[in-house]
Amino acid sequence: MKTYRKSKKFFEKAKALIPGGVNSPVRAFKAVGGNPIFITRAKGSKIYDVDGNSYIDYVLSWGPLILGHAHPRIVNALKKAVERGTSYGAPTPLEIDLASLVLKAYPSMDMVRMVNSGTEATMSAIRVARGFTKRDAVVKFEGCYHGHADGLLVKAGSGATTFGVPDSSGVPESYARNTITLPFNDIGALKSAIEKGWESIACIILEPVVGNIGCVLPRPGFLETLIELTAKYDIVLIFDEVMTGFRVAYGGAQEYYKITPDMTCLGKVIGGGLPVGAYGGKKEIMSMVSPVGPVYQAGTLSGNPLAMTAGIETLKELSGKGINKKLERHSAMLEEGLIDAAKKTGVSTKFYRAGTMFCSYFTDKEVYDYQTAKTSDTTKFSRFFSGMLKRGVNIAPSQFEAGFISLAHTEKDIEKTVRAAYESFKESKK
Ligand code: HOZ
Repeated sequence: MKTYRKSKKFFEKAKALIPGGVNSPVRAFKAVGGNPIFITRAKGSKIYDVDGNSYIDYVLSWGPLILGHAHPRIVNALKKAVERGTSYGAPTPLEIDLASLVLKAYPSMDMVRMVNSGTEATMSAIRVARGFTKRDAVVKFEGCYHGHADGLLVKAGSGATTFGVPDSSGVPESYARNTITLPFNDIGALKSAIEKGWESIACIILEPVVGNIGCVLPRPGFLETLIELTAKYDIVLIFDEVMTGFRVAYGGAQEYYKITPDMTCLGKVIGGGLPVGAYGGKKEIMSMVSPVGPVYQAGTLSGNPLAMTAGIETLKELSGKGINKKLERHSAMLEEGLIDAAKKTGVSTKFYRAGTMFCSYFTDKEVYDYQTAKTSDTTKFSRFFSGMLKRGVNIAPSQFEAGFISLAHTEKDIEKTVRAAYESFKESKK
């Protein structure tokens, strides 16, 4: 029987010092002891909390740790890098190495700029798209979450949906006015919005697989229509691959679905667990960025040597022979096990997976957009989440988040996870 006594104590202290006791809302939950678990260390597929409990981890820091926690290659490289200094505020050869690896994997990009987070990547890409097109409006899709920049917190997924604030307070109406939201996968709505308003639309931004309301896949024809319309009306198409990058495939959703966007945003995996984001695209667009062009974007710690080192080593390891096959085999095994466990317990679920991202919804309806994702029974999900945690499996505490698998997850881990899921699915009905 797990206890969470120390986590509870830390939470009480944290709440007095930090809003909600957490430094990002998605970390807050009320299951088990009524508080989030406080973590002390992690290794491979496992994380360990302050009370001495261990968990097989499918959150993986919300995606980045595709090699697993504290991978020896990353740890050793970081130890050496730290000795050479942690930040110079000046260019380094490491930035060239990571940029080369990224551009090789994403041929849609001719140039890339490193930043510190996915939020920075998307807000910068949009600024560049606006500068390039000299237009102001941005089209986004309901439930897509592109970080917490003002104009993007409109009908946003992730914590914004979980905590019931998809349109955040504090965003001036004048900012939100420039954001047009459409239902994901709705080709008709897309066509009519673009045909009506193209003259003011700078860019369309989307998560090609929506990981911030679980795992919503693009329907056949949706991405192709985006390409067609954006080309026709000179609108910049931005793929936010912060989550899907190196996860749906090494070359992201754009490689998997064979779509060439004008700009791409990356984050998570390319930092190997350190804070990194990146945005890039065609040379003519990226030439808008200062100091070459007139669009200003900057960052003291951008491209810092530690983050670059972790990113380089992660991508090198990930591109090794047989790695993708192993990830796919284990992801498929988990998929099969979770679908089977739900079926055996008679719980209606819909399961979706794109590479190493996945989600089980507690619904019998197909999930293809925000509204259909919301048909999931979140009470059942919460019981399921608590059941999994109690049994030593850590999944995201919200229905509206994706699960992630890493190279460190073994078949034994997956078998244990599926057994825990079987029991937790049963409990979810009560
Ligand atoms: N995109 C992540 C959640 N869906 C970000 C994690 C966070 O908000 O802390």
